[in-house]
Amino acid sequence: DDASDEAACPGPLIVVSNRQPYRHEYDDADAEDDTERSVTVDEPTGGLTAGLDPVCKRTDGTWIAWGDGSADFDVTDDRNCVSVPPDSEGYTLHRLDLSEAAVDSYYRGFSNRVLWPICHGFSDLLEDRPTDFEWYRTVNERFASAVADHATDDSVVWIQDYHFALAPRLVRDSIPPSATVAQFWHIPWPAPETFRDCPAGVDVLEGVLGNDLLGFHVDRYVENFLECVQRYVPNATVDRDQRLVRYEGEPTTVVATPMGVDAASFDRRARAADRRNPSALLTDAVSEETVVGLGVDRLDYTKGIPERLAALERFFERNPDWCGEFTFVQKATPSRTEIPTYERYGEFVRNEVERINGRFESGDWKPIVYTEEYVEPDDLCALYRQADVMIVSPIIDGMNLVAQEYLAASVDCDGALLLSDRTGAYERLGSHALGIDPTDTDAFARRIAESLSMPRHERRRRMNTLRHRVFENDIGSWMDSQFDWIQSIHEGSSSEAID
Ligand code: ADQ
Repeated sequence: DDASDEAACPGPLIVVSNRQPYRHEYDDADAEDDTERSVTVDEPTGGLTAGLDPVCKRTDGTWIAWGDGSADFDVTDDRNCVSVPPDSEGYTLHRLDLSEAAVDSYYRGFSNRVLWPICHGFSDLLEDRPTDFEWYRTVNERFASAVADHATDDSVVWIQDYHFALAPRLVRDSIPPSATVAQFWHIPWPAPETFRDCPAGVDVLEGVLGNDLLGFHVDRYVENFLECVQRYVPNATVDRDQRLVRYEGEPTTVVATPMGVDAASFDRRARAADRRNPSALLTDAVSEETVVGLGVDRLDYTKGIPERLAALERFFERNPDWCGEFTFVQKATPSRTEIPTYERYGEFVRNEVERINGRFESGDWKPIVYTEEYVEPDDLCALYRQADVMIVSPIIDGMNLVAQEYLAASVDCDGALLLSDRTGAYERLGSHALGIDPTDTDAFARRIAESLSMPRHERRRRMNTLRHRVFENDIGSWMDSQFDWIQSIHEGSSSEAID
């Protein structure tokens, strides 16, 4: 019943991602010798893994990733190249061991202090430290050579995200021409005026142009990318209509294929949740009558959490009747905490929550319940189902899966979604969601009030349409469209080869 079972990949798949799909750990901590210890494998989390697993299995594929998180696991162990998933023939997971210096520069440096802020238009947060780019190149080279070790004539290499801007060209140059190189860029691509500030920007563009296929979530990022190429890679030919770039004789097709979620699974988990006995996270904070608002985000400056808190503060100022009746639950996951900007952001958010709570709380009631605990998938679905209003307010977001997960889990069809109009998700879902400009505090606060007083039939009408879209464009259909593109490029290149 899995939609991704239908996805046709025209050859053995090689996935490249920063995060590994499975973590392995030794079971028996007391064993004297590592080789005597058995190994357990975590169930994977995340839609991408769930979606790609069956494809990797079917094509006898390989997944190449940084071996982070298996802290206790000797990454030089032979089992570092293992068969996954557990208890099946599976496919090969090839983990790369990266030194602390490499991780600090490649991951916490060029990836997250340069490319992340640049792509999201936060140039003022850019930190260009001396050796970061060289490490980024070195790590990209290591991934590319791991790909070359596994690639065959009909391989399909599918590189994930901005951690690997240089790898596509390196891979292209080291594997058979009949194999396909594709990449999906999960975050926005900025306009040329912003990209201009990117250190080593031309290397980044030339690296990415090593792909046969380059995917973004929405049209705007495709157009920004093509403009950047036109502006900064003078030797490239850009066909804006065909969305095709030719550089050094090699074509790159650029497409917008918006990513969805495993809607059926969120729906199923939400139905299994007990409405009267909701997620343990809520039981202390919220009574059965309380109207619940919800936010679920990584603690990242792109997610617009302070703007959301400001709007909630304004809302309680203007609508004192809702004090004691409405509680906003903010689930924030600490992220990239070794980067000072993130540390400061987290601190600011926590202080704001405390300040606003101090202003309005009375008796047992607090306006904002804030937690940084990890939420298990079942609990997350219970929370989604319980929430009367979901607020997703990024300053900018490539797509945003949380909004789609909320819709998929809203099985009672009675919730409302407030969604920033600067997210890829808004471009997909349109005005059936309640659009907000996260920086316009007054209008945002009015939207919150509007969502709480919206007639039930109106909420249902919107929710039905939105759920329909999320089910139509789920993770399976996203992969189908990727593989359809890959297939057509693959066929094109093999007929070129015959000519
Ligand atoms: P992210 O910036 O991480 O992803 P998002 O798309 O919202 O943002 O995905 C976050 C994921 O983490 C969701 O699946 C969510 O359920 C999960 N999550 C967050 N907090 C959690 C918690 N406390 N407990 C459990 N799960 C939690 C990047 C881009 C996005 C793009 C995705 C996919 O920034 O724009 O949508 O990749 O391409």
